[in-house]
Amino acid sequence: MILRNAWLCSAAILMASCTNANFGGEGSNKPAERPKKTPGKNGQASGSDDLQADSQTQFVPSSNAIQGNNDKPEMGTLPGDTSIQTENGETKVRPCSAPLDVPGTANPWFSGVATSAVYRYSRAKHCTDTFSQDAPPQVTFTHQYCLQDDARLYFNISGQISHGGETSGADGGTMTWLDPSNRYGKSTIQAPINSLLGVFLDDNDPTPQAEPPALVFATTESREQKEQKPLLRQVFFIGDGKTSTGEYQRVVVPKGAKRFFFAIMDSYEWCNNTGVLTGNVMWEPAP
Ligand SMILES: [Ca+2]
Repeated sequence: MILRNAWLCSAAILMASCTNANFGGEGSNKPAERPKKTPGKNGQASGSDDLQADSQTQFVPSSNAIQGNNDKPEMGTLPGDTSIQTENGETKVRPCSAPLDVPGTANPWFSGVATSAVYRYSRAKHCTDTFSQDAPPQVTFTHQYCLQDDARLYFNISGQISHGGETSGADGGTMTWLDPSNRYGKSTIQAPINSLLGVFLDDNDPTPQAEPPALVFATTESREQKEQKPLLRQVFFIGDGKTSTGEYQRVVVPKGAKRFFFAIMDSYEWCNNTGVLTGNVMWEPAP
C-alpha cells in the first residue's frame, strides 16, 4: 500500500497535489506502517521512555512577527485583494503574508521555544532534532488585524514533502500521531504524515503552559471541515487549505494569539525529512 501510494503521489507531481483518496490512511484510524521510521505500539510514537527533550534554559520571545502597524482594517479594496471559493460562495480576501517556505524538517513542538531545545529519540537512527535545524517557520503578518481575535483566515498551499519513506502533497499520506506526551506546551495531534500543520501562540513561553486537548484528523470529514477554531498551542491540520471539492477552509484566530507557525506532520525524527511546502495566509473581512 505504501509503495502504491508513493507511486501515485510521485505521478501526481506532474498533475496536481495528491488527493485524500490516494492515501492508505484515508477514512481509517488504523495507522499504517512507515518505512524507515517505525511508530510504536498502535501506531503512536512512543512515550517519554523513547523521547527526551533537553530542559529549556531560557526563553526568548519571537521578534516582531507583524510588520504592519495598521491595526484597523481598511475596508475598501486594496492591491492584492481577491476572491476565493468558500462554503459561502465567492468570498473576498486580502493577502496577510508573503509566501513562506515550510521545510519538511519543521517540527511543530519547536514553535516559540528556546533555541537550546533538542529532542533525542531512542529509536532515531538517522539524526537528532534540534531547534537550529528543525524549528518551524513563523509567519510574518503584513497587517496586525490578520491576527486579531476571531480573525477569519484562509491558506494558499503548494509543494511536496517526504518524511523519508513516503512523498505527498500538503494533505499528507499515512495517518500518524505526534508523540502523545506533552512537549513544550503544545498538544499532540493525529493527522496524515507530511501534511501541513499550524499552531497559534501568545507572547508567553509555551513550555510551562497546560497542554490543550489533542485534535484528531483521522477521518475525511475531520479534514474537510469548513471552519476550525483551534485553541492557543493546539496543533491543527491545514493540509492544502482546501476541501476535496476546492473550497477554501476557514480558520478562526483564537483570542490572545500573537504568533502563528506553520509546521509539518511527522511522529518523530523530522531531521531527515525533505521537500518543502509554500504557504501564505489570507484574511477575510468580518461579515
Ligand atoms: Ca485538503
